[in-house]
Amino acid sequence: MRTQVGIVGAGPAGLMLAHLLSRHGVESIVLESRSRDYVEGRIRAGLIEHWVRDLLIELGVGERMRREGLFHSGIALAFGEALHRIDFAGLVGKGVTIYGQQEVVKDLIAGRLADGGPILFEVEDVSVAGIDGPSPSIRFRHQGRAQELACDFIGGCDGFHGVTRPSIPDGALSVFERDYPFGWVGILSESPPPDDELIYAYDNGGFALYTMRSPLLSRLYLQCPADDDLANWPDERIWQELHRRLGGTRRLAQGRIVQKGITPMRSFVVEPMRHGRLFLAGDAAHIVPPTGAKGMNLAIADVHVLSAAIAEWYRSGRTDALDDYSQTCLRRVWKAQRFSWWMTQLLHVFPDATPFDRRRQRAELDYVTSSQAAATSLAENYVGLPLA
Ligand code: RFL
Ligand code: PHB
Repeated sequence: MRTQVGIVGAGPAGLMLAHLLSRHGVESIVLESRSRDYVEGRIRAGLIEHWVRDLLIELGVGERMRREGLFHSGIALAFGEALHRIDFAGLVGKGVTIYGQQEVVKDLIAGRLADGGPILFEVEDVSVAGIDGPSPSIRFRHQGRAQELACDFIGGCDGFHGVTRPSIPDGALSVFERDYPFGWVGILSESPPPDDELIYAYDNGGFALYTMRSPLLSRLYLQCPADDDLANWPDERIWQELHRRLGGTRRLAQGRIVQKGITPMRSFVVEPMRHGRLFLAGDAAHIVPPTGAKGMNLAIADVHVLSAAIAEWYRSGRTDALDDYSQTCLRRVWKAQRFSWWMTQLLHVFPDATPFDRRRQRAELDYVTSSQAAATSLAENYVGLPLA
């Protein structure tokens, strides 16, 4: 088998890369280890930055998002028994869209298959070869047969636990990481959210986030200790904590819990995001804590840069954009890391926090919700920084 770009992973990064390349007239094949049902059902992110919304519409895969997505022009921070709204529209003239990542994935898969673009699901034993030279390839098994896909470039879009990053020789990558002493318990509940917009709540018992997937489906998260066990979180305890952390600022309706899970918190970056003809994008190259809602958006920003650089190579043979790929992406990645860390430290209760730390945190919450300059900085980052 042969194609121009071999893409490992059919998450937001891999699927979007295939669409963007196709717009430039570049062929690709997407290889995914899971089934189509699995990737379309995996519940993850829910928040789309302003420019990503525009891009999905421009690519012709934004129709359902336009109908079913919820456009929000602000968020609220809850602390001290009150809600404090950050008005994105008023501060930066933009907003965000709530639309589940798995819905984006469904739309990207449907659009790709309708265009006749190949996606091979349930591939096994994926490995990459020849990435140091001009003719890399991807080896895998599909429907019991060993295959090799020859290509000019490989998109490593296989997420944090994928195989492409570990295939880069030891010593070629620098790793920057930070763990947090907490995670999130997340549920999906068949009940209306407490407000039309997202509420980020800071409470003595810990952080909570009240988001949604539709006006009748709530997505709710609670700070929990790192490495906590879901067995410690029976439904009753989850609801009790969610009510308490909302602090009476809004009424919280309860519904049937249809999904429950624990998400660890991590900040992680590898540099560079490239080795030879292998280009890492999305979670394969970096992880952010979910407090800033940046993960999926960053994945899409990476492949936006990568697709343009590859297209330029086919058009003119020039390698400068490919050579700059890592540096161009990392400038945005580190700003997203900074913002995600900042939102995380602002809103979570650290187990080792001193009374000084807690007073400082309260002062920062007060500052960010009462100073136009501080609120504008939050808004500018939250809706998504402009593309390079
Ligand atoms: P993905 O989505 O993990 O996709 C990688 C794909 O590669 C496949 N794969 C392989 N395929 C072939 N061969 C192999 N050897 C393979 N190994 C793996 C996998 O099956 C998968 O299909 O990575 P990608 O595309 O980089 O996308 C990244 C995003 O998924 C991630 O950053 C976000 O979900 C993070 N995130 C959020 N991001 C946002 O932008 N906004 C949010 O509101 C937001 N909230 C969240 C989040 C992540 C969460 N969790 C569960 C980690 C909330 C949560 C709770
Ligand atoms: C979500 O809707 O799942 C979501 C929204 C905002 C975040 C994290 C997750 O910061």
